[in-house]
Amino acid sequence: MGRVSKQSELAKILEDADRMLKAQSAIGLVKSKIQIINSELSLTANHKVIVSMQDRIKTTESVCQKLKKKGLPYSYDAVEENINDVVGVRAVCAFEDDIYRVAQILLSHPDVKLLKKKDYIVDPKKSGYRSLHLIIQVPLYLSSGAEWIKVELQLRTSAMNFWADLDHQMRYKRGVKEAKLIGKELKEYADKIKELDEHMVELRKKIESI
Ligand code: 0O2
Repeated sequence: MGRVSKQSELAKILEDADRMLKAQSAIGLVKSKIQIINSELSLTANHKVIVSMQDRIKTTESVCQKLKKKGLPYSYDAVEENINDVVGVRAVCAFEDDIYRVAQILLSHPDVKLLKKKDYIVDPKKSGYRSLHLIIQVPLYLSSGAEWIKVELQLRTSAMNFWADLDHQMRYKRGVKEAKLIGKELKEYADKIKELDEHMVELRKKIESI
């Protein structure tokens, strides 16, 4: 069986209406948890902790690209076992320390299971990419019982988001010419953004202490 027919078979499973409904429900659940955390934290922090949220369900094409990159077959099992970000939520925070407050509260919820944590803030990617990634599972209570759905939550500051967004548009997954040179420049800007994020936390603390 060729790649195209395997991809279309996988599309049938991944794009099935029932599966999509579950994915959308899991997104709604995670976003509503973060919204509540935001409301509570923003009251005490005296600033808006979550600036914005986005979500997406990965397209079959993008899932297949990732499977190919990882050298895996175009099968449902391979997706289930190896692709953690089919369902994704991104929460953009005002300050770097807000990220960890939001994560800590979310992970204290008894119905949130942490499967994997990747802290690209403490340990940025070679590209300069920074964000906190949490692979979690949340339960959907269906007539047939509880079903745990995997969600990748990316937490980042506005500054990290600015960089990642432009990097995504200009370089990431694009195979640009002069990739090394462009990558080096982007890494320099990522370092500047890291400094800015740190200065902003210091400035906020200074204001809080006055
Ligand atoms: P898209 O288009 O954003 O969905 P694994 O090693 O299997 O546990 P995974 O998912 O292969 O994990 O890798 P990783 O690096 O932990 O997380 C991948 C996601 O982080 C990417 O998803 C991007 O959203 C983001 N990301 C990672 N590195 C970069 C980078 O250098 N630049 C930008 N802009 N984003 C990055 P996808 O599916 O690759 O892409």
